[in-house]
Amino acid sequence: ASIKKSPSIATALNFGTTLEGKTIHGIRITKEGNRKSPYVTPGILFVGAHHAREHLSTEAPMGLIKYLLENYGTNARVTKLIDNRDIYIVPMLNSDGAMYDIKGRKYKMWRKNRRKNSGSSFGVDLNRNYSFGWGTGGSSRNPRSDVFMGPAPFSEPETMAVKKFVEEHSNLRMLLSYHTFSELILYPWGGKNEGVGGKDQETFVKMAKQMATHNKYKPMQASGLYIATGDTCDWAYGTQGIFCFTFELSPKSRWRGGFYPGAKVIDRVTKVNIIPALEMIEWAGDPYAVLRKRKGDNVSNGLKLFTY
Ligand code: 0X9
Ligand code: ZN
Repeated sequence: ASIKKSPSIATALNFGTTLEGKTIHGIRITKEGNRKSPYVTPGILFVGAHHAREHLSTEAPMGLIKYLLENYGTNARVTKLIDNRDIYIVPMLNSDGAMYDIKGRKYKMWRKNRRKNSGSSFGVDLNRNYSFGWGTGGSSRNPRSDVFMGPAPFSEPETMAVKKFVEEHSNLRMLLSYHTFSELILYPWGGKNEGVGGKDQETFVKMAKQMATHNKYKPMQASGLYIATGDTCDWAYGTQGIFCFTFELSPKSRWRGGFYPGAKVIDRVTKVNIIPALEMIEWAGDPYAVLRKRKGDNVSNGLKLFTY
């Protein structure tokens, strides 16, 4: 199938510039009438490839873009969402690292960006570089480390781009940061073992469980995987109140390919994560609404669910 030219619902988004000077590309998908500022239409941000070698974390948001654009005007649920939500998708935040990882047609197991550090090493771990709880556990001050936090919070243009964008778009209520691998749905806190507590905790847990019914991933608090500070979601939720999830996409283990399972898995990984993404887009309208709804009872009730 081919994507119809959809200038009326899709616009190119310049999300920022990487350290090496590449444009960080994004796409904004919403009905034309929603495209004015101040931003009032409930919004959501999807980001892939904080980590260079996690190439599937770019494929999943690319597949989501394709799905949304192909189904606008024919699928009732998708049409309604695009008409009533402000959707931003940035498939490859760390293009410097991702391109380095495949340079010379050889995978290099690269994780970080390509910052030239003091000493002779390269790279800051972008998922340790956010400000919330920065440098208080599960990250390293050693520039050679794969989890190097950077010299200061938001020292990197890529994380700064996320910060700036999120702060300028007060309509954002949800965020999904795609990573690989392990098949997990993670929610805050990631920097400490305590839960976020209260109504927000219930909301995170209910959303995670519901999404898990579609992709069969394991829902859990991020710190349950391991404690790590300076990640995207602790910052997005901790400073902006955004309901932020980290998906660890397929495969489940290193024995099934780890970071490099091969192109054959792209279709399936994309497909099982479409409905979770649509749910998140819906929830951006009112995240707490999920608490008032019973299982299987959502905005799309009465509408025929699509087939991918
Ligand atoms: O360590 C990370 O940044 C993420 N895992 S990955 O293998 N893709 O690198 C997990 C981040 C989850 N957040 C916390 N545990 N804080
Ligand atoms: Zn990652």
